[in-house]
Amino acid sequence: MLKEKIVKIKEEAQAEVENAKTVEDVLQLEIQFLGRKSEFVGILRQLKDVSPEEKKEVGQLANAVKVEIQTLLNQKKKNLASTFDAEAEKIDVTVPAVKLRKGHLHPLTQIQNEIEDIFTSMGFEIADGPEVEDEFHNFDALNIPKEHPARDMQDTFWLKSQSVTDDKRNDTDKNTNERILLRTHTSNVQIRYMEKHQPPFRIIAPGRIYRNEALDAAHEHTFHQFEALVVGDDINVGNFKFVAQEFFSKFFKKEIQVRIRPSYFPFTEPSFEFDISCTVCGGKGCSACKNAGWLEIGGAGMVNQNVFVAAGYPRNKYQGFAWGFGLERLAMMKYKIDDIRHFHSGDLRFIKQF
Ligand code: FA5
Repeated sequence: MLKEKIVKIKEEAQAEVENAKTVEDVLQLEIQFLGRKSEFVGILRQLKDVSPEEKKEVGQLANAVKVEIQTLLNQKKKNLASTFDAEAEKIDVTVPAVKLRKGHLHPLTQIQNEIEDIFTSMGFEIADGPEVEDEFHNFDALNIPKEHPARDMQDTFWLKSQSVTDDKRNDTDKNTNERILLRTHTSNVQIRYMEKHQPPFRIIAPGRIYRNEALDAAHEHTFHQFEALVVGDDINVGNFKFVAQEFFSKFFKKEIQVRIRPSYFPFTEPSFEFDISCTVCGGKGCSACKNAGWLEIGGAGMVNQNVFVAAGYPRNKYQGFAWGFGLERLAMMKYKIDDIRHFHSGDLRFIKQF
């Protein structure tokens, strides 16, 4: 008899819902008692085969039971969702946490950021230039003509493709060179910046550069330089020495002296190499400075008037100083790193120390 079956289903449902422990249990019971494949729905399908009187009676009972079971299920769901089992939810705060593995900036990026912070605090602007450069901005405008032996001082990676710089070539009517290259120093930014700005200004230009060199512990083919350029009406060597001393003292967090020695760069006149007092012994002489008391840093000088003219300034109107040195070499001094090739080795044991 269908009626008895329906009543039996109701009683079973009541008992099982009563025993349900979790919301998941209740959802499972809902499928079991009222789902499409449940016995209850099967009984409803059989209604079509019974007499009209019985159909009416059983139909009404079935509807009432369905509503009753659904109400029971809903009520139980609500009760379970609102009960908080303190025991199950207990957190042991003494269990060591899973350590999150966090990345960090590459040591060279850290050094670059540090340098930029020091210079911006001294009123400098940060300038940028292309790594794929034309011959004009990398050489000619810096007073290094085509057949000049000074070009051999920087072994160059020449590029075959012309297309990359075609747009840039229209930047300036001075640029009629066809050949393009990977810039060999950040001094190209001197020209790029002066073409678009008028003095007075002070800029730094950190960036990646390329040289077709034999590699060893002190030489990379891809490395970073860091240019400084200060131009105005009466900039002099004293200004350079002061800025350099300020910068290196802040960078090494101790009093640093700067000394200059005569040198030669086509784009500066006079040119000099500059050294800083040894960051380890302070000038007394130790193994880090090979007892010299000084560490070699890089090249600098007063901007050659030919460079100003190439960038579009009148001759002899302005004066300026420029310097350029290697970022890796500076990082090596600061952190006592013995081989420049560590930086781009991809060796995480090295990187993780910073
Ligand atoms: C130049 O590149 C000049 N443009 C610097 C300059 C700028 C002088 C403005 C005057 C005015 P030089 O070739 O000496 O100069 O390189 C400068 C610095 O780059 C060096 O002192 C050194 O620190 C670094 N350097 C040069 N070659 C390498 C290399 N292969 N690997 C790593 N660092 C290098």
